[in-house]
Amino acid sequence: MPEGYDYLFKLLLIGDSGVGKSCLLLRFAEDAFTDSYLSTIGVDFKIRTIELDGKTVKLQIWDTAGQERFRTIAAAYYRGAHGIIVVYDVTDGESYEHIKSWLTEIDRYATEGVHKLLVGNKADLAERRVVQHGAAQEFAAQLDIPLLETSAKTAAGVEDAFIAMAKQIKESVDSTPEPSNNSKSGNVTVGRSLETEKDSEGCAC
Ligand SMILES: Nc1nc2c(ncn2[C@@H]2O[C@H](COP(=O)(O)OP(=O)(O)OP(=O)(O)O)[C@@H](O)[C@H]2O)c(=O)[nH]1
Ligand SMILES: [Mg+2]
Repeated sequence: MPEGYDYLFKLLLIGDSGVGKSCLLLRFAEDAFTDSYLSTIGVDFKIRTIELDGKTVKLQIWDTAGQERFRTIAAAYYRGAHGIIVVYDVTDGESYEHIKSWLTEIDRYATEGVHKLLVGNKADLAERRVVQHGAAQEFAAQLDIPLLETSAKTAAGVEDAFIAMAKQIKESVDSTPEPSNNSKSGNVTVGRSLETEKDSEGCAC
């Protein structure tokens, strides 16, 4: 039985290779950054527990590999996610253009109604920026998906992005009437799309 938290949310990071997904997770979970690029193989995850409205929220964050050859592995992780963060690099126009195809992957593999967030990373590289914030905001508004810019390097916006995602999920869980099955166990609420209530140790999925 999971203990020590009120909610357990499973988040997923997707997006092109090199946009900074692993660095965003490293910054959020361990407040660290590395300039060296170690492309993710398959999937990886980290945990961080936060407080929201006086409740303890445990975030289990899955970091997928952007490389094409790992797509099928990553796709298997979409289904149990409560929230999916699509990351692009503001200095890489292609990674921005690919958002649409990442959203198609979500439609194909994720649970219906999964919460989404767009994140434009590497905002610190002002002189190399090719995706303007205003244009991206307009695009996001058309899609009705929130968008935030971040820098895993300076930490700007990183906390805000993950917390915005967690808030979105919590509000939706709180406003949905509880089903009669045991999606609540003890005083721990697990979002409804998780099939089982596995804790980090049990999640060798
Ligand atoms: N300047 C700057 N560099 C960043 C930032 N985030 C990541 N990087 C760099 O970008 C490179 C790729 O970062 P990763 O986090 O490994 O990228 P990824 O999206 O996980 O890539 P895959 O695992 O291949 O899908 C690394 O060299 C990082 O140091 C950022 O916010 N600013
Ligand atoms: Mg990575």
